[in-house]
Amino acid sequence: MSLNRTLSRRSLLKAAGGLGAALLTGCDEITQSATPRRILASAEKLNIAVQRGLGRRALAAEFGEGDLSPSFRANGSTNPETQVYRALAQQDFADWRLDISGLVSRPARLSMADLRSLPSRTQITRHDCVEGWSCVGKWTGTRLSALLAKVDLRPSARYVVFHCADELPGEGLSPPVPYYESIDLEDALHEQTILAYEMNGRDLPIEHGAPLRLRVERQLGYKHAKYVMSIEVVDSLDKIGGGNGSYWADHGYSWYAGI
Ligand SMILES: Nc1nc2c(c(=O)[nH]1)N[C@H]1C(S)=C(S)[C@@H](COP(=O)(O)O)O[C@H]1N2
Ligand SMILES: [Mo]
Repeated sequence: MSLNRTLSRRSLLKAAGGLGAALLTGCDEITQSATPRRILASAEKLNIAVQRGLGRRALAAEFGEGDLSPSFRANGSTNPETQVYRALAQQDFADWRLDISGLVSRPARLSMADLRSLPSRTQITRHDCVEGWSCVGKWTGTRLSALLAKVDLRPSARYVVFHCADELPGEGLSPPVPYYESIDLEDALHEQTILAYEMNGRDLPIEHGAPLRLRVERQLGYKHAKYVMSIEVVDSLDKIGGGNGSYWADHGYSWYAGI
């Protein structure tokens, strides 16, 4: 545990300096320097090993209102252009529904009102992007554990897959593909894992994933799927995208991105 603390991403980032841009963006920024990335890469491997051994159920640090970043950087897709998403956004997502399928006994199609009626959680946490910046935000959303209890996981369930509305370049010359992510049940049932519909006390803005995005606080930013349209419960990631379980894992990043 103390090893994990000592080598925390934040202390490495701080030690590495490069906080100048933080004043501009309201977020910690380290992208000006090439050195920290190498340090991060090796620290990440160590962190994953340490975390896997020492209980992934531990809570991520939570902060106070005074720690909120004055502005929270948006990254990756910030305004999906697919027709389906544009039409939904035009109606303020009134017609949006979340489909839950796969290894569940009660597949469901839920409205935002349905999701808001399930047990929720609010948390102020730090978002760490693999590119080397962090922002603190306040998130409110449905506990994923409550949602999974509602649809009733089958015994063979092992991973929860999130299918998103935005499309990003596919591999090589292939056409764009919808963003996708997945987590295992340990993270899915973690107390701080929520499907957020509010950010900093307001409806989730489009740039941050409206109407619904995942918060999986013990992992890096790319795991936090924005624009979630459907959830699929599976026993293997083999048939998801290129077989590595996530858009970025299929593009060379690690599937497990613990911090
Ligand atoms: N659907 C979708 N989810 C996504 C992304 C994306 O491009 N599409 N980018 C990821 C990355 S790399 C990060 S750092 C965070 C950024 O979330 P933010 O825009 O709220 O800062 O979203 C993650 N989730
Ligand atoms: Mo990211």
